[in-house]
Amino acid sequence: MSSDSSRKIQVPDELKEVLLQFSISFLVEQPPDVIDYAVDYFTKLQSERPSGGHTDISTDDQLSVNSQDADAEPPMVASSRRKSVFAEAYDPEADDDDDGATAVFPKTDEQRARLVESVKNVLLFRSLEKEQMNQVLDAMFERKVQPGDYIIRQGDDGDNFYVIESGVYKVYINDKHINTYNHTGLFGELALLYNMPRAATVQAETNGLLWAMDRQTFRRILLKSAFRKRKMYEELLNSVPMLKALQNYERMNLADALVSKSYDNGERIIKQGDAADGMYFIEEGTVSVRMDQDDTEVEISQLGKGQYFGELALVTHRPRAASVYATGGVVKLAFLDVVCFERLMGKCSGGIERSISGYRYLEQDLREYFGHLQLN
Ligand code: 1OR
Ligand code: 1OR
Repeated sequence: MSSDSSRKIQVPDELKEVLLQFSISFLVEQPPDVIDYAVDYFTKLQSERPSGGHTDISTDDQLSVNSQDADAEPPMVASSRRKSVFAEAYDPEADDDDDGATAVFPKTDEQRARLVESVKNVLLFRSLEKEQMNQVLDAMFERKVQPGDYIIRQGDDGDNFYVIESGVYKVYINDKHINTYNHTGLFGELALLYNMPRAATVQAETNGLLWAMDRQTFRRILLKSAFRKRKMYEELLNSVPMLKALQNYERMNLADALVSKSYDNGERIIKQGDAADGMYFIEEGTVSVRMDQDDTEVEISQLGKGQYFGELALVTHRPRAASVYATGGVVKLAFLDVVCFERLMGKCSGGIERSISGYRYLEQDLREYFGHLQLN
């Protein structure tokens, strides 16, 4: 009837926004069941809603809804004693594996220069004080290897930890090739860090040069700081859906690379238009993402614990797309610099691309769609 068709019901903006964000999440994630997904999505949204009643949704937000059923992690190693290094109950603080002596291997200037160059990118050494770093350099000794040499055999007790100066090294678990080092990196840290048998076999493919450090020195200087740091970031990194593509072992390397940063309420963390130096994972608190629009800043998203931001500019190599502020108290973040991002995040590019297409296309298309939405 003509009188009915002229009566238009306006859809409230808040409803449009909620449906828009839910739809973005649904389309990005593509879960098998829309109802199950909606229940999870809105339950999580409700539980995370700040007391002021602001709706806290973002493209990334939905990605964490299904984090429990994301791909199961492949077992860390074949040994049943070490299902997951992160889950290990071992406590180095209670372990007294220290005989008091630190080895010193004298080096020529040329040797020391090569060693300094080799350890430059060793993430495990990042949190060392200058004095500790000098002890590390003193304690390392050179080892030449030839093609076919076994440096480490799976199941053995751990003796040394190695930093690679040159050479190609293949890693095997139960005779299956699982990793290759090409002239850079380190290995042999796991058995020393967790007081466990060697998780894998490492064999030289070419001639090579290694810098080794004995177990005692490793444990005295590096153990507690490295162990604490990995433990500290364990929960955070396990809760970030984008990092599900990484194996436990790779997530631990990521933990080594992170640097903690705190911001006070209202402080700006990222400024729209700036060049990017890294990305952030949220350990505690919430942040507000805001975009410049007609001389004012408009909030486009709020992000909370376990979510991340600042990845976009690193991937697109463009300036920051938005500004990000600390909200609702002190915010604790874990910062990953651009160099480590490029080294460690290759495998996560699927997750990053999904969030980028989420930002770019879904938002645009759906805004148009929901913008026109009216019930007749
Ligand atoms: P380690 O002391 O146990 C073997 O001795 C070394 O191989 C180990 O320390 C690591 O430094 C190195 N999983 C376990 N150990 C690995 C891995 C690895 N890659 C290198 N090592 N994975 C490969 C991840 C790309 C996980 C396989 C499931
Ligand atoms: P960045 O390095 O560009 C700002 O620095 C960060 O804000 C950005 O990375 C993202 O991590 C984060 N559009 C662009 N950036 C966003 C958005 C977003 N949300 C969070 N960030 N949109 C919101 C999508 C729900 C699109 C708005 C049109």
